Amino acid sequence: MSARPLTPQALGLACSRVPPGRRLRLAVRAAANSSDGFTYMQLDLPPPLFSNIKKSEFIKSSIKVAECPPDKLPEFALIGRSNVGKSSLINSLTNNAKLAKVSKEPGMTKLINHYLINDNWYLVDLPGYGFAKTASKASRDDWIRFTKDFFITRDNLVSVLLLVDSSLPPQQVDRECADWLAECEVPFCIVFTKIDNRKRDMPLNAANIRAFKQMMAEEWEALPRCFETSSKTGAGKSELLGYVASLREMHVRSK
Ligand SMILES: Nc1nc2c(ncn2[C@@H]2O[C@H](COP(=O)(O)OP(=O)(O)OP(=O)(O)O)[C@@H](O)[C@H]2O)c(=O)[nH]1
Ligand SMILES: [Mg+2]
Repeated sequence: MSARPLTPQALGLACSRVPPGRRLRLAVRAAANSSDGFTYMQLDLPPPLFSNIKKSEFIKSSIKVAECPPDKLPEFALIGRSNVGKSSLINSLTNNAKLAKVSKEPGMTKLINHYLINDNWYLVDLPGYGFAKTASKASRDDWIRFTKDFFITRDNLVSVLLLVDSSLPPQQVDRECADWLAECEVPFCIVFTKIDNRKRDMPLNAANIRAFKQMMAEEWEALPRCFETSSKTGAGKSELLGYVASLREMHVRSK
């Protein structure tokens, strides 16, 4: 079977999930081969205007989408397996170690948490998926319903940051999540976490990242933007913040 063709919509890139009437005029260049041998979708994004985070504050935790803050400001949602480092990344990006609760125990984040950044955009911490081997199908279905509701309802969702743990070999559940986002046309990029964290008797993080990209490339003609980060060392932080700032700028211009 040949790889699935990749329209911006198919890969859920930043331009895709805009309601009719507010469609972004965003040029998508042909997919480009990069030095690592993979093909990535190229977006013509405006340069980032203001990527620094000067102010960050917790706004609220919501049990369901209807309780979330009004969807007026652009928002970016972090998803990924429990323990992948979502809350840690939020703290690292904001230079605010106490903002989101971090724990060695998976399942720490149970609600939809909104953090207001620089008074004009949101980072959103969502509960992690599929950590426990014993996780029942029912709880998985619940997670899908819960998050899907969020993705479909929030008009101001600019992009999802799908976090993938680089210290582990590719996990089927992450692949399913990436495929699901792409199929549902939810804009997303992939953020590999914990690049500082080499696990004993495991392949190198770079090999895990390559294997994950390879797995995606077997399904899709081109990959979304990928970032390699560490919340411990700050690696990849400015690159990711720059990308988020460009997407925000694009979002504002589309209004
Ligand atoms: N070495 C290393 N450890 C990290 C990094 N990011 C997170 N961790 C550790 O991974 C564990 C889980 O981090 P969290 O940020 O709580 O993960 P989470 O994805 O928010 O987890 P849930 O809320 O359970 O879904 C903690 O022990 C963190 O200290 C990283 O970049 N490097
Ligand atoms: Mg968390």
